[in-house]
Amino acid sequence: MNSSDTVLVIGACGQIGSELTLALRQIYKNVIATDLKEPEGELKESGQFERLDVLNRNQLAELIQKNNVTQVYHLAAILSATGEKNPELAWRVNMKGLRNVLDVASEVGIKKLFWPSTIAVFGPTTPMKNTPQWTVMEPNTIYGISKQAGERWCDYYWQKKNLDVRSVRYPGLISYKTPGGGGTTDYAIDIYFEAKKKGKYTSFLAAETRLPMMYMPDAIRGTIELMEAPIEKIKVRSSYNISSMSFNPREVAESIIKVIPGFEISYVPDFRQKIAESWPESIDDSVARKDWGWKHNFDLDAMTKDMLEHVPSGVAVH
Ligand code: NAD
Ligand code: AKB
Repeated sequence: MNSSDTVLVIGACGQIGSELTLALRQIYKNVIATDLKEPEGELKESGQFERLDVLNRNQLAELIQKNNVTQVYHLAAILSATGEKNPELAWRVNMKGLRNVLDVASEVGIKKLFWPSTIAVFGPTTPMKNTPQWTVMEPNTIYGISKQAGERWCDYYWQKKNLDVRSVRYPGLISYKTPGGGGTTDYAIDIYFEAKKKGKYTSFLAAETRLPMMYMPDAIRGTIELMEAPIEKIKVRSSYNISSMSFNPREVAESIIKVIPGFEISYVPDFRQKIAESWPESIDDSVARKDWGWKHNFDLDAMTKDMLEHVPSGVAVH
């Protein structure tokens, strides 16, 4: 780690970016947050913000050069549920945005790039349980297709241009600070807000739909650890499987009932059910554990306790 590095975060106002940027500001003096939308609260107060559309290659190159940026975290994307409603936008932002970042990063010679992939790169023909690092990948959402292609582009830039790109396939991420960004796993965020507000929740996924999930503090710590790991430890340049827990809506409700005994759940599955059914139930992350020491801290009950302590009572669900 070199704390004098200048770090650029693209998509800094989203669910991950608004926490990751603050964590990076604890380590690095210069962390520039960028997004299409304006930051709020601590994110706004704590450092430099620039409005950036990642589809604008010239603006991106200028920003990186003017500020002598040495590391980039490129988070801007259109997630699975929003992507199915607007496939053109999802393809443009996820693919062209990544290509712009890869091109500019390699031309300017930045030191390291982080770009997240997702469990959505897997599809209905992938082994659903304990999905291996290397396996069949036939995603059937535009989000998954764009992320799978993105993984290949990242590996290509490492192979051909020696660009130090690092990536993990995040599972569904759960946090209390920023709402979900239009994903299929967002029910597992909303349920905690509704539990505190109303004591009940209607899930848009069916009771037994099991998906890999992770609490945000594990995801943030793991991301920074991946980026701080010595280069020789990073052997996978597409994206690493990482995992911490898997659960279905019934099980998360049972976990909430241990803290809020009267909590009630009902189920009205919508179009997101099909997306969820195409994804793995659980992930084998042994390669990440072996290569760079990935490990998780939170299981379902530990996350539930922490979420319910922090989600304010009476706050509307996002
Ligand atoms: P999010 O939707 O909450 O945030 C994305 C941010 O990108 C938003 O603030 C949005 O304004 C910004 N953005 C969109 N288009 C842009 C553009 N053209 N230029 C600049 N900024 C733009 O998403 P998130 O949950 O924070 O996800 C961040 C990344 O992590 C994404 O690449 C996503 O695919 C990946 N990921 C997230 C999860 C999860 O559960 N949150 C899981 C797997 C992977
Ligand atoms: C989504 O549901 O789209 C995201 C993801 C798993 O990539 N949370």
